[in-house]
Amino acid sequence: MLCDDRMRLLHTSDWHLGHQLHGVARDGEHAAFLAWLVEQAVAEQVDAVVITGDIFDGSNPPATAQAAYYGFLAEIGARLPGVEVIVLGGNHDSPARLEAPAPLLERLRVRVVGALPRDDHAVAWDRAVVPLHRRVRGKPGPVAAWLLAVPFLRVGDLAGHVDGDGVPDPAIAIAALYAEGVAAARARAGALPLVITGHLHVTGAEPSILSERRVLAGGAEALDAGLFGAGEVAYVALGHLHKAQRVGGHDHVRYAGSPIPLAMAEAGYKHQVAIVELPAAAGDGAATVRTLAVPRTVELLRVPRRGAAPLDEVLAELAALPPLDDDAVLERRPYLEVRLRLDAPVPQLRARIEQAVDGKLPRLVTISVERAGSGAALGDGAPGVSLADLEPREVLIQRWRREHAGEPPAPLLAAFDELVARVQEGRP
Ligand SMILES: [Mn+2]
Repeated sequence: MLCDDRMRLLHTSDWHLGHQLHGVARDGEHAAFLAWLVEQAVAEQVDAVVITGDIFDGSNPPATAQAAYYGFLAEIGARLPGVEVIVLGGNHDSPARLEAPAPLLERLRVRVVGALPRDDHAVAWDRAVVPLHRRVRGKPGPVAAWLLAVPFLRVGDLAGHVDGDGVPDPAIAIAALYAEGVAAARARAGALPLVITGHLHVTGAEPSILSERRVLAGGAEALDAGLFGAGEVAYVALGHLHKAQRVGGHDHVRYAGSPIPLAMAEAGYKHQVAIVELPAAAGDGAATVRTLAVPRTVELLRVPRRGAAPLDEVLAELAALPPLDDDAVLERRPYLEVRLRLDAPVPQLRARIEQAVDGKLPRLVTISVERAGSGAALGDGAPGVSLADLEPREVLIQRWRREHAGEPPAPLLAAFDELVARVQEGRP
């Protein structure tokens, strides 16, 4: 089996280890996913695993999340000797924290690129362009491809690229950085196939509004896939969007998506990882991609499924839910979102819902309320959205629109993004 010479990558992304769904820890789901992932990597005899950012849900991940991550790296190295793992920083990750164990992880053939590498102020592209090796009889073999490792780009990476008003323009800056990086990678790769990576939002891809932080500073939110020289590279491995998808109709430009749903709104996503077979040489066209569906260990139930409804209808549907039986394991019980549309305040709303789901198999994790009429709260900007589901930037924008005509100015948004990034990364 697998006697051909094509290099095989496993592309996965947006694990968000340490995530909580409305206060409920996801450790069991992540453990099941990582165990499954090791089995797939072994069954597919992959040469390398590429993780395109948002390894952790927060910049200061809990010990359980770190244990899951290091446990996975140790396990895959033991089960698949000679495998390489490439880890990229996402906007949720702390670059410094991700890179702290890099010297140790290098010994396990794990390459971590948390932030764009720099020497003084210049980008050190030689350290962002990394060789990928074939595994030969359980040992690292010859270099068979090259990978341009681009993590999430932060405000500091974009300095020096300004528009006519002297305002940093993220779209121009990111395009310029990728042009430099792709050129450096192409020069290094020569006749070997090239893999480009990124953690950002590319046009032609479909975002989910609830659980992905706006990715670019300064107002730009999406870039064109032409950025990566898509017609000339073997594969573009992308992270950030939680819904797995191809970009711009290209099978080889792809978001792997998150392995578990990170919001109730992601209940319908087909969570997956990609198995990517690279061509033997740069001129041999694009990679061949297959996807493997990630088994879901905990179901998500939204009641009603069709969308928010009045209380009486919702209570009737809740009464029809399956009962809790003695064999039910807490960690496996489905998550339940109750979706209400209310015209007026209902006394003891929460108590009535809780009573309706008492003794039912699903566990209530959130009640979302759509209100008709004016006087909507900030969180009601989108149907069924509560304040806790919104990213800080979205709250700023909605608050601004309430009191000012038009959109917040780009410099204000850029300053706000920088402030939020500092808080999230624990920087002064
Ligand atoms: Mn992200």
